[in-house]
Amino acid sequence: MSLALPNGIQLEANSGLPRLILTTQYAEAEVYLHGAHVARFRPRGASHDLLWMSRESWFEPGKPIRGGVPVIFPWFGPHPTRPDLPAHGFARTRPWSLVSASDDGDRAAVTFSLAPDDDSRRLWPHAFELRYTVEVGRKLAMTLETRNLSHDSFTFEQALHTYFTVSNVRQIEVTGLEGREYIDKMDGGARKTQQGPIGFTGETDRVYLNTADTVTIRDEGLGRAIAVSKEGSGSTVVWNPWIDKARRMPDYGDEEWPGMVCIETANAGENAIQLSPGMTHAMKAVIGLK
Ligand code: TA6
Repeated sequence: MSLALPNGIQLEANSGLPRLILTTQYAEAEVYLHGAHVARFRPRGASHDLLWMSRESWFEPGKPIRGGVPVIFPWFGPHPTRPDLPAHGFARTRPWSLVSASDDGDRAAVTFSLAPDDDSRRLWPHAFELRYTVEVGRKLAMTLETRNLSHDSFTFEQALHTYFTVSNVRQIEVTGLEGREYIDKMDGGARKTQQGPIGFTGETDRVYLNTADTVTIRDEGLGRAIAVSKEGSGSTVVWNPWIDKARRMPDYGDEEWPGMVCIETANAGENAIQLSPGMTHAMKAVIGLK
């Protein structure tokens, strides 16, 4: 890597996948070049990292990291017509390029880019560029820009698939989505309306639609509340695998499911984005302690 890094940003390339450590007076974070994957975010003084990481996660080229913030593009979930293709697209398993790095003591920021390659073109034949900026300060801000570099419109789905650390998923509440419509993937994709705060009593996999709402994870067990706010996102996905699905995932410990919840900032399903030639779309997620 030829880019000169400021003091608050260190490159660790000695073992495994190269990663950047961002340190400010307010928080520390870790970002892998693989998938431009934010793996950790810990405000100074916080008892636990805000982001969850499986002890069984892979950290290998070509494989997704299980935890932190996977960058999902250009489709969400299984490919709509090709079950043989990787779930959640290809952005999270590609090496991204570091474009810039800055640090003013209060805020450290890195920007990555991803362009098509021969493999991705076989999966998704459109000319695009992704630019992804991660800002570490009192909060963690992640902005994903998608540029259409082709002569035709294209439609894509995307998500910042964020895994959060919680004390016990059975004892937390997620608020902010009351009254919103969602697709219940645990009930054959039935369309429902959220009644009151979200509690967890089993495998939960919901795509909330047409919502720009800030979501809060209320975790009395850890004595904290985490706010997830967003811009440029119409969907919020809420997921916990519970017992059986946890057992089916090779990169996820059988007993880990109580300690995490995913609140994902997305544009999925009917909220997919149609982008005209030459245009850019930005989606931003901001997470922090309330
Ligand atoms: O965001 C929820 C979800 O779509 C679930 O259905 C589950 O598959 C999860 O993503 C994890 O997907 P992955 O491909 O990372 O195992």
